[in-house]
Amino acid sequence: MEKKSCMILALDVSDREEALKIAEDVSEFVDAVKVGYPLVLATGLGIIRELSEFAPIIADFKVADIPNTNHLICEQVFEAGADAVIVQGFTGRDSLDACIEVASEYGKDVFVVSEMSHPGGAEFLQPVGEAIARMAAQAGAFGLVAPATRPERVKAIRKIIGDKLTIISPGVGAQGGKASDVIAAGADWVIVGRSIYRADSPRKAAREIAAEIEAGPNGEN
Ligand code: FNU
Repeated sequence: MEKKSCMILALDVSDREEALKIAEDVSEFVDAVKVGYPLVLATGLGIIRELSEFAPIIADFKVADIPNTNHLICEQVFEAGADAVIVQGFTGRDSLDACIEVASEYGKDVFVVSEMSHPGGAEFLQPVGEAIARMAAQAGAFGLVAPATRPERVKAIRKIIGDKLTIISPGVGAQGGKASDVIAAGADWVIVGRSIYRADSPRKAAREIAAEIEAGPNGEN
């Protein structure tokens, strides 16, 4: 995944035509498109290959099962044309290893959720987030998912993993995070959904967030 705009679109719409149109309209301003259950359950797994015409695709299935089932899920995800998959880390090293093994067979990437961005993410996951980050680094994951709603946590996690892993960070806009703050805290990419796909002009919204990232937290870059 090439880093240009430092932004990933979370395409959580449920209509195929709308999804394709938004992806095409904003492709200039995003480095990847993240698809998850809302879009895939509504339109089918084939949407991944259709969208891959516009950008690399990250499949956000938060894979969280025993190693064998994780293996089977990841095979389907990469056969469908995804460039990366998001998996949970709390299931443990063996489950994560299964995902990374399949990803490396396909030459694709795994992102591990270390801590979730919503308020409930601080309840159970946050206390183990740093241990998950360390495990992901040891296992050879490509990156982590860390919360844009808590830039101080992104900073702490970046300190633990150094430059070994990338960080993608959801929670910008609708959940309250500010893109440039999270990039300054150490994230490589922010993930933005509703602030783009619910805007009157998704293209304009994406352009504005990309410009804000480029300008930096104090508009000084
Ligand atoms: P938006 N997402 C998230 N927090 O928000 N994958 C996490 O901790 C996480 C995620 C996803 O709020 C969420 O499912 F691990 O509309 C959604 O697709 O900007 C996107 O990131 C955020 O969407």
